[in-house]
Amino acid sequence: MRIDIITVLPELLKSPFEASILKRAQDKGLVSVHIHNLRDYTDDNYKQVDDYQFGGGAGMVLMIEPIDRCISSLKGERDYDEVIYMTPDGETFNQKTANRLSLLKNIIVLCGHYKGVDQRVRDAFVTREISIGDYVLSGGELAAAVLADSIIRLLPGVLNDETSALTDTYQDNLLAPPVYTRPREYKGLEVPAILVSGNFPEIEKWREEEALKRTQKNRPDLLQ
Ligand code: 6GU
Repeated sequence: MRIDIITVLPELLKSPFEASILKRAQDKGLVSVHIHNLRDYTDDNYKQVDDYQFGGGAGMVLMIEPIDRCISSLKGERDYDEVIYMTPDGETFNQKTANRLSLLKNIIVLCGHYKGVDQRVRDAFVTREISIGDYVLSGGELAAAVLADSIIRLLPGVLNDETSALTDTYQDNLLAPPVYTRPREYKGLEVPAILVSGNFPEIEKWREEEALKRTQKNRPDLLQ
């Protein structure tokens, strides 16, 4: 899979892809992530990417021309399955969407900033608009990193058995059960006896019950 991310703040996006699982996935050749600075697609001395909005009002709007140049140059190299615009007014991202996007070959992710992008960008180039939740971030960069992480970890070969996506929270609309590691007792805080019983059918039953309890407490909406 190939992910091309277009942004006015490349510095904000670099580090998540230079560590841990995302780094290893790229080193293994399972995904390539390319970050493009929108300013590199301007043609004026000021490298202007944004301007005031027509009709008045506070906040700058990303202009269509540099975005068109960047997207057109990428599309000249290969076909893209989706051009995704990260915006708080998009459809809410979830695991199902992550699963679907992980099956694609090439995607472009455009990060919004300030008041967003000129609507004509959305009308002419964007195939999908995604928000990562009902709160506002200062730009789409952190949201794009979240989106890319959730997709990349699903690609075959990225996770090993230990970190398998199969037991993730949300995989079966249930939150994950509690987990424990050594020591068995810490300052009077004990590990549940069942987990050290060696009775694996009972352990599995306990985990299901705890997952259900946690879901009822934290996310009753998942059980509706
Ligand atoms: Cl994709 N962008 C911004 N700026 N804020 C958000 C978001 C995206 N998703 C949730 N909040």
